[in-house]
Amino acid sequence: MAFFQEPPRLGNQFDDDPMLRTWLARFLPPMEVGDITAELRGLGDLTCELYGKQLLDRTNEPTLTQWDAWGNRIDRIDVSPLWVEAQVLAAKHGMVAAAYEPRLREHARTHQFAIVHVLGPSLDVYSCPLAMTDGAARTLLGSGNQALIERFVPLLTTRDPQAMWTSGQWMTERTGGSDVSQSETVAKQDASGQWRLYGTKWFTSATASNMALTLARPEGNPDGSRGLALFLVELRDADGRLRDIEVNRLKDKLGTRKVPTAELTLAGTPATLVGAPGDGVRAITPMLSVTRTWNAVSAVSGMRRALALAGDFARRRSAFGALLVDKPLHADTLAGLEAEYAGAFCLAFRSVQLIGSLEHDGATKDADERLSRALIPIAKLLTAKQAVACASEAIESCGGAGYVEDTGLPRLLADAQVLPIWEGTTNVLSLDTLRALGKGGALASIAHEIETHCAAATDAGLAAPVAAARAALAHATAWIGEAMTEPERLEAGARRFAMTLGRALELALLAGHAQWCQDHGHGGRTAAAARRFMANGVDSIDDHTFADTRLLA
Ligand code: MFK
Repeated sequence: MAFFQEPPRLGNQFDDDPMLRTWLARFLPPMEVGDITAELRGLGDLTCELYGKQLLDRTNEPTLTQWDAWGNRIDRIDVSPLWVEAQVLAAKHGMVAAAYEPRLREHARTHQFAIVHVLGPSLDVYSCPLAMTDGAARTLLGSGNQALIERFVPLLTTRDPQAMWTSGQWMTERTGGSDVSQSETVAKQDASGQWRLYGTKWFTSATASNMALTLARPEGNPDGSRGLALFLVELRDADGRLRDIEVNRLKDKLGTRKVPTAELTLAGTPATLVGAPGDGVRAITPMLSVTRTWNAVSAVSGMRRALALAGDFARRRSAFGALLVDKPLHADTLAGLEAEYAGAFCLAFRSVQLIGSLEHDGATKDADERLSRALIPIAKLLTAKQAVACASEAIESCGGAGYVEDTGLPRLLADAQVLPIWEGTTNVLSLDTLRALGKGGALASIAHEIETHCAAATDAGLAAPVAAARAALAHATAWIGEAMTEPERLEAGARRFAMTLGRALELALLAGHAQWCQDHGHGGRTAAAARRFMANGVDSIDDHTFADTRLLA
């Protein structure tokens, strides 16, 4: 009888994830662990069901209908069937709402992102509008604009699928997604005092959303980012028609193909000023912190999904006389990826913890603020790169099947590739890390964070990882001390510096968590991850002459 390979199957994505389970057991209030475990296990079952639907929905993509039969411009966007279901599931399971519910106080963010981690990879990047919805709620809450808070935050943070709104974030224009200071969109007040926006937004990913936060330059304001202001746009009128917005086309993207990313013309779009008529970049920074944290969690949940499928494939696929999982080299490759996942998980969920404590005015607010300002860009940039590398290796581990679209596996890599690009590229975030560290005490707070977790890891089996984390931190600290006075060297080395700090953080967090796991009867798996992570390499700091760079670039 001819041979047919069994495809990989997805198990319960809560039960199969010891990192998530032990992290929650360690950090959630003991009274809550039982209920949250039951909730997440239920979501884990749902992921198995949704995986089948994802495969069936694979070729459905959003469509744009610009004109109706009678010649009216309608610019209607229809999304895939799974996206329609995702909207309901996201609301019902509180993928945004859970962060704003008072019951768990500073742990609400951990609860929310645990839900996102388990369910997110099953919703075909519906995490994109959710991240911006969460960011918009947080930005409005920080704006002090009571009228907007009362009107919109309840809509953004409800669990009622019929009532829930999603929000976009429109920053990128043809002039750039990184240097937003050059934005060309102009805001003018009409005779009635209504602000209206004129310009083109070049990458608007949540075009099916109800509202958006966007930047525009009030007429007469100076050039540069200080002249931009933050506006809120309600996309549609009571009849569902776009309000002076034209959808020029949908983007033809490498991945995230379910996301209806569009180019828009704002042709006098009515908008509400959120805060002052300037300093919009500063006003939108709460959005950046939230969406970058979503990016980090989406990176680790994408890694989890890739490893779940690659691991299951290795347990079903035989070659050269044995299951792949029993082949030393194949197992070695997967183990290296599991270690990267474990480190990335710790850094992403540590960022989550920090935004949770900041939102609940803890006694350590100032220290948490300093730490999170520096840690979030590092977490975003490092986990995004880890996610791409992991997805690439995971599909390779499935051989040719990993390269064939209708196995669903290539999508893992195509979707991961957006993570280092949107919400700030690796280089932009490396420079942001330098800017964050330029504020008093931020490097010391990172050093304190690393040292705290290293000091907690007292087991002899963790001595080498702890030493490696400390050595990488010492090297990074010495390097920045020297490079500070040489702007060209500082900028050229910013990525290697940020990566090194990030990997030192991941390793220290991993070692600290490994100690907790050993002390609380969860075995030595996390310690093995720490040792393997160390072996994958921590410190990439090196200086190259600009002359060599010029010859090569
Ligand atoms: C599924 C769909 C897929 C679609 C494909 C995606 C393709 C890509 C689409 C995109 O383009 S996504 C958009 C990506 N772009 C970004 O995320 C923005 C990247 N750029 C930055 O992050 C820049 O660093 C930034 C725009 C913030 C710099 O702006 P400026 O104009 O140089 O402002 P400046 O002076 O640095 O910062 C203004 C204030 O904000 C400062 O405060 P102070 O005046 O008090 O010092 C900064 O410290 C503060 N600030 C900046 N970044 C901050 C921050 N505060 C907190 N957190 C931050 N991250």
